Amino acid sequence: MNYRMIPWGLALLLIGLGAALVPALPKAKKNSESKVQRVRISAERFHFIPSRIRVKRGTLLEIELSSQDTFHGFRIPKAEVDVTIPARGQGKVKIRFRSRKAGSYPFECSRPCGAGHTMMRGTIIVE
Ligand SMILES: [Cu+2]
Repeated sequence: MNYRMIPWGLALLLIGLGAALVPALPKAKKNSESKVQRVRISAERFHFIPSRIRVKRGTLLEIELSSQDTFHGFRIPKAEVDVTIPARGQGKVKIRFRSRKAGSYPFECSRPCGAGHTMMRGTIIVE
């Protein structure tokens, strides 16, 4: 073997070793636990848009809430979430929700906002 071939042979050997080792390295966790789903919900008399949200179980749901008119509330009774959504032009509020159990999690307006207040509802569906 020509001595000039040695470094190339060594390099190829190292590349080969590297390629062989890569699949053995632990892979980053890629399950839903590390995922975030961001949703914007707009509140106005007397509904939430959207009012139905689907999320995979374990995924962190980040909901940004804003109002198109007056103050509203956002409550998820099963998850002990209850916040006030500021009136239009007065800011937004963010909540985080995560469930490891599939099922439906109803939410509702928790701040009396007028005649249709009790109809102001929606559901988070955890699949
Ligand atoms: Cu209300």
